Amino acid sequence: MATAVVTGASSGIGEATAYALAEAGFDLLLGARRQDRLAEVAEKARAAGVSVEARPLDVTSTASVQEFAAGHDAVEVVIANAGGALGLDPVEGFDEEQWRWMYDANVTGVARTVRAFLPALRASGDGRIAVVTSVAGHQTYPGGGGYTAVKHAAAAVVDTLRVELLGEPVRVLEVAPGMVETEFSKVRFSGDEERAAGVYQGVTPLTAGDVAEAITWAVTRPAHVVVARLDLMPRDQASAR
Ligand code: NJP
Repeated sequence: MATAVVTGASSGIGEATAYALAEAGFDLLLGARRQDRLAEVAEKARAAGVSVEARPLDVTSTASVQEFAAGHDAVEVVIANAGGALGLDPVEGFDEEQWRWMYDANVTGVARTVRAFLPALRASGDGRIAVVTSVAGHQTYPGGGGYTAVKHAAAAVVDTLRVELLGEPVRVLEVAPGMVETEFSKVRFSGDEERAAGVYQGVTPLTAGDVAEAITWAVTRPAHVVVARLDLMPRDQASAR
């Protein structure tokens, strides 16, 4: 049975992707910081009849990522999804701590995940790594300086990886969603319910399931096909925001 790894699997896109990959027949290794939530996701995913392991993971820690990956010698699919945004301040008023965390989680976190799993992806003979970036990795908007910068950087890491791995048995995918209804905004505005609630403003966001379905489709294409980048937007969202 093929194995898929999902980082940030305790909620949102990662959680939905875990269920979709389980339904597609993958055994799973799931990681996130919130162990109670992760255990619930693992239990639900097992209903598809696959083997599911849940391990603690903090992608901002090299040691944590290495421990997470330990013992997995052949892995077919890695979904590097863990990440998020903090704040929505103009560049002039940026919060250094928030910007540091966003870079560490969304950019270095992806690189740590890639580094930890590349040997196992190669060993599988047809590895696939999908990195969840954002439409904000290709556009920007007022107040988006910190988040768009790190997602642009994450997209650059994906592009670099693709050329570095040319000719190797690992396919590299980028998944760039627009607005998705998850805990993303709650985390971003930590506790400011009003700001979090106003975030969609006339847009019907995608569901996490919409994104999960697309990711699962992309990583299950035949071996000669690379879905290089998936841009997935709500129909009424004109641009990143
Ligand atoms: O949000 P949420 P999404 N180490 O908050 C985990 C991108 N995106 O599903 O550690 C390990 O429900 C966290 O787990 P926990 C976004 O940038 C979103 O929307 O337990 N895991 C949780 O499982 C992100 O890259 C939208 O707190 C860490 C998960 O990440 C991805 O989609 C639009 C972690 C976050 O789940 C998933 O976000 C877009 C760490 N240090 C891109 N930090 C959108 N929702 O609108 C966080 O374009 N996690």
